[in-house]
Amino acid sequence: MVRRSFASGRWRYLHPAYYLKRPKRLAFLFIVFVVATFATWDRQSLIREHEAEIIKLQEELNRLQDQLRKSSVSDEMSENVKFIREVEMDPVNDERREKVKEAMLHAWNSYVEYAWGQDELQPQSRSGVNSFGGLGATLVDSLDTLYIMGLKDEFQKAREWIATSLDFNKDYVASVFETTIRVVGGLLSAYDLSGDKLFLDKAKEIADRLLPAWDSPTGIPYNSINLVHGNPHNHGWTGGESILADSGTEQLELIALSQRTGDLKYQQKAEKVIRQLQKTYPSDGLLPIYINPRSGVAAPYSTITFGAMGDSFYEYLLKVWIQGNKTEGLKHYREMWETSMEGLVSLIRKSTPSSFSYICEKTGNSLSDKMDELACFVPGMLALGSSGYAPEKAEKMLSLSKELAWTCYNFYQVTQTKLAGENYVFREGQDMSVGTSWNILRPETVESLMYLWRLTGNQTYQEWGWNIFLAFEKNSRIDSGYVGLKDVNTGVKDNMMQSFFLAETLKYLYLLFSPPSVISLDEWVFNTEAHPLRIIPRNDTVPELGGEEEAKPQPKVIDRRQRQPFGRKQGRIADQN
Ligand code: DMJ
Repeated sequence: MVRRSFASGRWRYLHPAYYLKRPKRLAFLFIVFVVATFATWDRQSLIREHEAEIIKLQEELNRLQDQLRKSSVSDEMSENVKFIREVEMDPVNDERREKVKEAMLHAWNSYVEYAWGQDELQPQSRSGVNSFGGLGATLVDSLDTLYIMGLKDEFQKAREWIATSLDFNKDYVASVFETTIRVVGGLLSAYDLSGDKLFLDKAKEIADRLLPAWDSPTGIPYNSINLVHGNPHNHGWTGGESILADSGTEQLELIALSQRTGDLKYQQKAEKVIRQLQKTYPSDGLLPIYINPRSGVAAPYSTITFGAMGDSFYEYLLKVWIQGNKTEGLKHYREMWETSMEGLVSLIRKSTPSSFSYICEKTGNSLSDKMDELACFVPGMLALGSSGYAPEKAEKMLSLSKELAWTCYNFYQVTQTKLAGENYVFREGQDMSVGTSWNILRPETVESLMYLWRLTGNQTYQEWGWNIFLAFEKNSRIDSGYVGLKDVNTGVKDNMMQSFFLAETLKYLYLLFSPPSVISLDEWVFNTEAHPLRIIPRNDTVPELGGEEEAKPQPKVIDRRQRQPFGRKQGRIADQN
C-alpha cells in the first residue's frame, strides 16, 4: 500500500513550509485576507448605520404622531382637510359665509353694547328689554351660533355670564314653549357642541322649574308657569285651552335632557303628551290648535294650520324619530307624522295665474286661502322626512317640498323690500298678496332653503338664500343691530332684534354657505329654534300610557359619542374658520 507523504497530498496547502518556499502565493494569501477582513468590517458598519437610521426614523415617526395627537388632528384630520379643500374650491360660498359671520358679529356686538344680559335688543332706542323674564334670551339663543361660526371669545364671554349671572329665580310667568325652545334648547346645544357641563346643569335647572306645567289630568301641559311659584295655567285668551304647538314642541329638548342626565322624568312627561294625542289622532293627522288639557280633546271649532300655533307640533313628530335613530320604539312618531303629511297634502291648493302651491288653513270643513310665512318651515321638513318613504312617495314629497319653497321664496320677491310679510292671502287670478305686512326677521324660509340645498345639492337654493340675506342687509341693518320692518312694502322699521335672528336666521344662512359636513344632518337634529342636538342611540324604557306608574330610571349607558363631546365632527367647525 502506497502511503502519500503530507508534503505531496492535498493537505500540503496548510503547511507553512509550503508558502515559505513560494513567496508569491504567500503574498496573494495575505492580500485575500486583508480584502476579506475589510469587506466584513464594512458590511457590519453599514448594518450599524442602517440600524441607527431606522431608530432615527422611528423617533421622527413617534414625534409626528405625537404632534398629530396633541393638536387633536388625528381623528378629525381627514374631515378637516376635506372641509378646507371644499371651502378653498368654492370662493363664492367662502365669501358669503364670511359676510353672514360678519352680520352675526354686528348683531352680537350691538346686543353686547346696548342690551347685555337682557332678553332682547331694541336697536333704535339702543336699550334692552326683558321679553322672556330676564333669562338672557338673546345670549343663550346665540351660544351655538357663536360656537359654530368660530367666534370663540364671544362664546367665552357669554359662557362667563351664564356661569355668574344667569338666574332662573324670577317671579315671572314664563311661556313653557318659548323657554324650552330657546333656553333649554340653547343650553343643551351649547353642551353638545362644547362638552361644558355648566350648560347641562343650567338646562336641568330651568327644566326643573318648568316641569310642573305637565301635571295636568292628561299630561298635556299648561302653557304658562311662574318660574318661582310654579302654578301652571293657560292664557286667558285661549279660553283655558292648551295650544297645540306649545304643547307638542318640548319633546326634543326634554328627551335630550333625559338622555344626557340619565334622569328619565323629563322625557316621560314630554312623550306622554304624544301618546295622549295618539289615542284620538284623526285619520287625516290634522289637529286643531286648541286642546283641552283636562280631557285631551282638541277643540273642533279651532283652526288647523301649519302656521302659528300648529307648526312645530308636526315638525317634532318627525324630528323625535330622527333624534332617536329612527328605531322601532319610536315608529309611532313617524307614523303620526306620515298621517299628518297626508292631511297636509289635502290642504294644498294652487294659485292662479302662476300656479304657486300653498298650504291652506282649515276651520271645520272650510279651507281658507291664507298661509303664514311661519309655515315656510314645511318645505324643509318635507325634504328632511322624504327619505323615510319608499322611492316613489319620497320623490312626490320632495317635489311638493320644492314647490312650496318656490312659493316661500316668492313671498320675499313680490314685495318692495324683497323681505316677506308675516302672511299671505291667495285670491283668484291674483296669486299672492301680503296679508299682515310686517317682517320680524323670521327664519323659516332660509331654514327650508338650507335643507333643500343640503338634500338635493341644487345651488339655486343658495342663490335664493343669498338674495334674502342681501335684503336683510339692505332693509334691516342699522348701526346698532338689526330691526324688523313694520311694512315690507314701505320699509318702515320697527325697534326689535328678535333673538331668533341670531339663533336661527343667521345660523341657517351660515350653514347654507357651508359644506354639508358642518353640523351634518346625519349626526345632528335642529330643534325648532335651530339649536342642533346630537343624535344619539336612546336608552330608555318609557311606560306605555295608561299605566300611571313612572318608569324607573335606567342605569345610564354612556354612548361613545356622549363620552367624547369634542369627538369627530363635533363642533370643530370653529377651528376651520
Ligand atoms: C321661533 O321661535 C321658532 O322657530 C318657532 O318655532 C316659531 N317662531 C320663531 C321664529 O319665527
